[in-house]
Amino acid sequence: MSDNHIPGAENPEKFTGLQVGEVKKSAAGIPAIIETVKQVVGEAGVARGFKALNHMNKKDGFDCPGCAWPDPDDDRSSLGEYCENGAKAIAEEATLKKLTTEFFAQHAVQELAALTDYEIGRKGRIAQPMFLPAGGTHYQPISWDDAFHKIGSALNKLSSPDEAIFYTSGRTSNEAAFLYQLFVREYGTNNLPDCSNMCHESSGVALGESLGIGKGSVKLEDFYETEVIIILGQNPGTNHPRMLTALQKAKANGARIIAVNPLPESGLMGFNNPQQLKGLLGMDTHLTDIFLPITINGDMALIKAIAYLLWQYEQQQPGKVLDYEFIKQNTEGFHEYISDLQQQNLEHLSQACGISIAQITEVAELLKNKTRIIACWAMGLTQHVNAVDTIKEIVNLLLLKGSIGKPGAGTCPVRGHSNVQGDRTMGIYEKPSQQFLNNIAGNFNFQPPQHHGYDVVEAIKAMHGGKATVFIAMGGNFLSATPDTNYTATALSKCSLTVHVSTKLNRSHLVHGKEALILPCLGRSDKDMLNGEEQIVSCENSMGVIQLSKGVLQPVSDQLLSEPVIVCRLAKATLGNSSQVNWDKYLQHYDHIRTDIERTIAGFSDYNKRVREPGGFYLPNCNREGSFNTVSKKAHFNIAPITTIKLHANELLMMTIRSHDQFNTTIYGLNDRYRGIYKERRVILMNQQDMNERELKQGDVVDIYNHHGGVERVAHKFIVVPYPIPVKCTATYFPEANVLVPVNSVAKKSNTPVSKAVVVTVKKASV
Ligand SMILES: Nc1nc2c(c(=O)[nH]1)N[C@H]1C(S)=C(S)[C@@H](COP(=O)(O)OP(=O)(O)OC[C@H]3O[C@@H](n4cnc5c(=O)[nH]c(N)nc54)[C@H](O)[C@@H]3O)O[C@H]1N2
Ligand SMILES: Nc1nc2c(c(=O)[nH]1)N[C@H]1C(S)=C(S)[C@@H](COP(=O)(O)OP(=O)(O)OC[C@H]3O[C@@H](n4cnc5c(=O)[nH]c(N)nc54)[C@H](O)[C@@H]3O)O[C@H]1N2
Ligand SMILES: [Mo]
Repeated sequence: MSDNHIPGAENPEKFTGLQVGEVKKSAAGIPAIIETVKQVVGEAGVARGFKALNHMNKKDGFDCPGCAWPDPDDDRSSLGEYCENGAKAIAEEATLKKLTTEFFAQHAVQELAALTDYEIGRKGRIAQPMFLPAGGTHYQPISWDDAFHKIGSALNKLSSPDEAIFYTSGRTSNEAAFLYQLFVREYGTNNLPDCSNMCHESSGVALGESLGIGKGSVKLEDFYETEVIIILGQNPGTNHPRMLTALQKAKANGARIIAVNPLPESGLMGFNNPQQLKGLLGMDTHLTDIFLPITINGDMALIKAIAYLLWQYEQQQPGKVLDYEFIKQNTEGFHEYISDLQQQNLEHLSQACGISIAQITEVAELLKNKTRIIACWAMGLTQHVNAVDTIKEIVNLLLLKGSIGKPGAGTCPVRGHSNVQGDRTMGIYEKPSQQFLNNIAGNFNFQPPQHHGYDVVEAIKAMHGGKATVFIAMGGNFLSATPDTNYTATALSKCSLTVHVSTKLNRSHLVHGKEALILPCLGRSDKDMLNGEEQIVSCENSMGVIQLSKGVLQPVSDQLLSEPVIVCRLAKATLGNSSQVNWDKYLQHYDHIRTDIERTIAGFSDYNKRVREPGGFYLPNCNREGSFNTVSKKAHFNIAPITTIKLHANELLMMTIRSHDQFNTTIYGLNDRYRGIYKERRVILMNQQDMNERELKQGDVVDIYNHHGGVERVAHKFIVVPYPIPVKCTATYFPEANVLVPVNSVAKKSNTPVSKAVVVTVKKASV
């Protein structure tokens, strides 16, 4: 695993001019509006930019390609249902800049790989299919027919379909995702890793095992009826800004908010709603009532401590604290759970999470007589070794309070990509259920492969070990999003062919297999015409609502194809006449795709009609309806020990997080406004005490090391910034720090890379 440094795999080690300001105490407000307009008009021009903004998240418009936070079912703001970061996502996509064949002729692949991700992204939309021949230095134009032919013959040459990998990022529409998995399964493999493997997989596993459905249970309205919202490991001000509007409304209705985060994230603290006069005038809504600055990975201990106190209160006020009726009717494992809980030591739990007993008591007191609680979480919980058990611990707490399956209460794993949840519903999954495979077999007259495929981590290892040699990606930026950058770069460069269906250029196009293809596709905001008729697609948001999405902008090039069309033509070129699927039918109208989804997947009856109803429709959700689809039909209390990560004297625990100016590996800008960090991404946030111990001061440059599994990983040249973060905890930005995330450090059961708890040491760099 000692992989050499692969040229171009990492961002160049150059600085861009760090400026440090104050950490903001609230999010949004006027600066957010200024940013919005600046970004969109700058990239797309006035008319095109405002056209895009006006149609985003409207009931007849397109789904924001940013996050998966739901749109209100009822009234949508006339000012627009979008946020600063959604606008940046649209600016990125609606840009008029494009990469012509001349651009690729002028710039060698190695030259482009020497740019930063930010610089690469600025170049514009990919405008035509491009091919990099074996040994070639420059991408060359290729016709669509030739591109499909090349892929088809590469796939047909493999000795087993399991030697190919078909990745999906989470922007792919339901229609494209359904066709993609159908093609991949007819071709003969379940190798369908997706970004979810690195994202909310831990939530899916935990909720599936405990509650019988791998999705959250709340609707947006529940936020308006709840008494308490607990937000753990999530930074909504940056990553789900429209959630702040829901939190604001919840507060107005009397809800209390508890935030659990190593960082005092601005969006958790306060909110200036830019869509209200008060917000425009700079008047904050104070959001968080209790902020718990937890040490990284301390969440399980914290929740156990809260539950421990609730149990004690129950002894003092029998029948007043826990919901025994709910527990009796709906759960199993309660007594075992309680006897385990009684053996916990509060002092010990408090130390393990870094939160004082006084503060834990404050939380328990607050929860004591509440019955409607919502728990929200994101990557701060899912990307840990014990992520699945931690999420189950949250479920335990909700079960004690009967806070699932009634208004104002429930689980809310806040999803990332705008259709990551929908892609899974459509069958983008390396471990499909037998029921799903049977439905495919029943409807399409071929036998899909029964054995499971590779997830993301397994796919990287398979390519590294030469077991898989063709890599195809429906969107995303596999190289930069995955762990252990140099290991993954080696894996990709061992492939005979790497193919990316993409809107924008990224690093995965530049660190490639022997041959490589870039297939340019329409984005969410682009108008999708087929046989003279405008097509719609659909997405599922974080709360299980299926909604249509219709692009409105003229595509920047007439050589772009939609993702569904690309899949159909790829399938035809690969499977030829032997295919049992009528791909030509789907190429006539997307309604035919939805008809087949309806026949195959539960919850989509009358799909074509209901998707066109304003606001779309909810998929069934057993928890929401008060039932639990586990084998026993009961919700499970889970018992798991707390595990503390032992650090040696000089070691620190590092989380890799998003700045305010990025969408995953797409870098919109170099500022992290709310955290007061400007013009630089190569920073490491450290507690002043840890800096003192290492004789470091603000502005010093360090190299960061990880030695997991006896392999040395180094991220060179990061600037030290003192920050209000617990002792022994540090933070860096993803993807610059991914070189340090060990491919073999994964969450139990979900196999998600542990991106939030990387054991590191820092050493002053020679500059
Ligand atoms: N603008 C924008 N929007 C996005 C994205 C984006 O990159 N940019 N990405 C999208 C995607 S795919 C996703 S998955 C989501 C991600 O949304 P988030 O999960 O909010 O993203 P991260 O930046 O990874 O933030 C993790 C948060 O968890 C905290 N944290 C880290 N470790 C721990 C821990 O051990 N315990 C606790 N309690 N907290 C911890 C961090 O301080 C940080 O606030 O956002 C989606 N939306
Ligand atoms: N260290 C660390 N690593 C992480 C994380 C972390 O917190 N820390 N987070 C993880 C998470 S939560 C996620 S979800 C993954 C994200 O992993 P990915 O989803 O693979 O990465 P993105 O950066 O979202 O992908 C961006 C690329 O998608 C393409 N694209 C954009 N829109 C479209 C479209 O409409 N169609 C197509 N075909 N392509 C499009 C563009 O070419 C763009 O360059 O990263 C994971 N990696
Ligand atoms: Mo994600």
